[in-house]
Amino acid sequence: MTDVVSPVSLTAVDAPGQPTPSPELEQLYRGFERELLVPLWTEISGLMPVHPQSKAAPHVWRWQNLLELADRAGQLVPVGRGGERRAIALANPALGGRPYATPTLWAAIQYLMPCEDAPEHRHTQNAFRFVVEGEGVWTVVGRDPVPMRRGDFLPQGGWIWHAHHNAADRPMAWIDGLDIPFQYATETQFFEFGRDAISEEERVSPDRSRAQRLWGHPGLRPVSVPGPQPSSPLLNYRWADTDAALTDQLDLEDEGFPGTVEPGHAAVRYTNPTTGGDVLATIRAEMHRVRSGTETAPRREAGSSVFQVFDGTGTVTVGDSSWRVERGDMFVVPSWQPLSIRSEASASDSDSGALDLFRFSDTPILAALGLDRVAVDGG
Ligand code: GTQ
Ligand code: FE2
Repeated sequence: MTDVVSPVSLTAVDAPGQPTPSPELEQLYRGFERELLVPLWTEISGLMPVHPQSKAAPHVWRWQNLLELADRAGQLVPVGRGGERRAIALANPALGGRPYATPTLWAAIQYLMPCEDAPEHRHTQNAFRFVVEGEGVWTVVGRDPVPMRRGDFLPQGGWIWHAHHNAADRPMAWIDGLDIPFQYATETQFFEFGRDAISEEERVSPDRSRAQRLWGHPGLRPVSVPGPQPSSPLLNYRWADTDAALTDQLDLEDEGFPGTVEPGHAAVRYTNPTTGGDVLATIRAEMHRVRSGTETAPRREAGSSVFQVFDGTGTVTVGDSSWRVERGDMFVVPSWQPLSIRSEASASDSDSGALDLFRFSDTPILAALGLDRVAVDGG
C-alpha cells in the first residue's frame, strides 16, 4: 500500500479574505490535507481570475533559424514509418518544455527532401498546412493529390487519411497547425497507420485537386453532397483568391465602402463551404493585411493564436513584448494579451508594401461553448 500524498500544503495566513490563523485553523487545514480536500477561499484568485492569466508567454521564432535547422534535420533524420513526419514543433518557453506553441495549439515547421514521401496515416487531431515559400509538394488527402504552393492554405479535418510527397528536385518547407495539445488535455486522441507508400496514380501532380474542382467555386456547392460537414471538404484555398479578397477589401475602403476590420486593416477568414463557419472544428484560420504605415488598435481575445508573417515587415506588440518581424517569422499571442500590429514600408516589400499575416487560433472551441470574447482598447 502506498500513501497518497496531498498535492497541496495549506498554511493559515493573516490576509484579507482569509480566516484568522489559530492552532484550530491549522488543525482544520491538516484535516483537509489528510482527506485530499482543498477549500476555495485559499485558491480563488488562481482558479477564478478576473480575466484569463495565460501560462503561455508571448514569443517569436525567426524563420531563417527554423529553416536552417529543418534543413539540417533533412540531412540527418530520415522520414518513415514510426516517426511519421519531419515536423519540428515550436515549444512555448513558458509551457514546461512541452512541444506546444500555446496551451491548445501545435505549430511546426515540416520539411521534405526531394522525391521524399511521408507515409500515410490518420488521427483525430484536426490539422492544416500553410505555405510561406516554395512549391513541389503534394499532400495526398483521402487519395486526392493536393498541390501546395506559396500562400496556399490546406485544411485537413480529423480522421482523414493523409500522406505527403515531394515531387520536386528541391527540398520544401511549410508550417503545420494542429489541435494536439487540446486533444492531449481532453484525452480524446486516436491514431491509425495507413499504407507505407502511396500508389503510382496518387503520385501524379495535377494542377488542381479533385476537392478544388468540386468545392472551389465561390458561392456554389455540389447538389449531390448533402448537409453540413464538421470540417471543410475544400482541401486547398489558393493564394490568388485570398490575395484578391484582401485587395478588394482595401480598394472598397478607399472608395468609401465598409468591409475592413478597422481603417487600413483588411482580413478574411477561411470558411467551411458546407456551413459558412470555421474551416476546422477546433481551429480558426485567417489572413490579415495591414496597410503600410497603419498601426492596429490593441486587441485582446480569449483563447490563443499563432501568427506567421506572410509578406512585408513590421513591428508586433504582444503584452510586454515587441518584435520587428519579417517574412516567415512566427509568433504566439497568449489568451487575453493585447496584440497590436504596425506595418512598415520597406524597399524589399512586394508591390502593396503591406504587412500580410497568416493567423490561426483555437476560437471555434471557445465559440462552441460560448467562451469567445474580444476587447478592443479604445474601441
Ligand atoms: O503532416 O501529418 O506537424 O500528423 C504533426 C503531426 C504534421 C502531418 C505535424 C502530423 C503531421
Ligand atoms: Fe498527420
